[in-house]
Amino acid sequence: MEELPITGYLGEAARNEQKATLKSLAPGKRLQSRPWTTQPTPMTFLKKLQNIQRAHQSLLCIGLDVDPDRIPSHLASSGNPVLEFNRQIIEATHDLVCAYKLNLAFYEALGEDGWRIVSETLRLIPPQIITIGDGKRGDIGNTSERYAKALFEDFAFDSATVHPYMGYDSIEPFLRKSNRCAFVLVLTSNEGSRDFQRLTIAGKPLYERIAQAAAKWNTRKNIGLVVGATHPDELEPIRRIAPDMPFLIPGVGKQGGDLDSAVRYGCNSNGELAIINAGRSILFASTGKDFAKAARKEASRLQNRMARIQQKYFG
Ligand code: OMP
Repeated sequence: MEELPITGYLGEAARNEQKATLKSLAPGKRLQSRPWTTQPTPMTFLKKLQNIQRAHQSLLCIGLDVDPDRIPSHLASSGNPVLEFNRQIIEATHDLVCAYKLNLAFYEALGEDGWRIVSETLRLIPPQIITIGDGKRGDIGNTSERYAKALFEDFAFDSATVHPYMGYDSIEPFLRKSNRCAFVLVLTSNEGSRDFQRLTIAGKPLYERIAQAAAKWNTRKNIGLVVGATHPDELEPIRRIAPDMPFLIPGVGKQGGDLDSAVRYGCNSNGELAIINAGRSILFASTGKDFAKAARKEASRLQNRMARIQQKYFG
């Protein structure tokens, strides 16, 4: 596995520890839990994203949206099937991805066990990989502050998804640290995105207004935009509004989004900063005992397809 270029963001001891962790991460090797830490690193979110995308040659984000009803039945005896499922998926795929996204709904729905599984899953993710807490948060300022604290400090996610409906003060608590990123929903992948997001507001579709506002708020360079791959024609104009911001692009795989446009316009002019998410198509590529192997195969297929598209448009 290629070693990350480790920049001078950590002290010597921590840097050596990180090197040792990287060495222990040969593909297929059983992962050790990483020490639980809420210590923010001074590396900016953008730098961390760039590093991992270059090191793994990957734009792929795997959505760890674990539906307990679809977990292979042989894991039932493992004590904690959801966590064991995540462990095996992460072990099988971590060298192929730039990010893992945990949609919190799947964990909240597990009751009191859910949050523990979130924190245990985060410990299994190699520290150089981007983590996204997908809760689509946003509320009045002091409530959003609590949301941001929970996701960024208690769980130490690198980033979170937020919705823009309540305006700047509902997002601002997520923007206070440049090593944490807020992904703002701009044009979502679902059918219902037509209900409001395409309404014309002062001559422009609402989703463009939101992208423009997010670009203006991006003074710490820690905002990203969420645009569904199911809107291939809109990706380019949105990329023009925000040429240097990371894009989180869900909707490939099960939702049938367009991978070519997702890479072509999801990336900046250097062919980077698109984070392309696939969940079910990878997690449940097989529901048998070979699920992790099948997930790796599907993740690798997607990563390779993206690399070919990157090569085509960005050389
Ligand atoms: P799959 O359809 O299984 O690949 O999963 C898609 C994931 O992306 C789910 O966690 C969704 O909640 C999330 N998502 C969308 O599908 N569409 C969007 O517009 C935005 C998101 C998101 O914010 O991640």
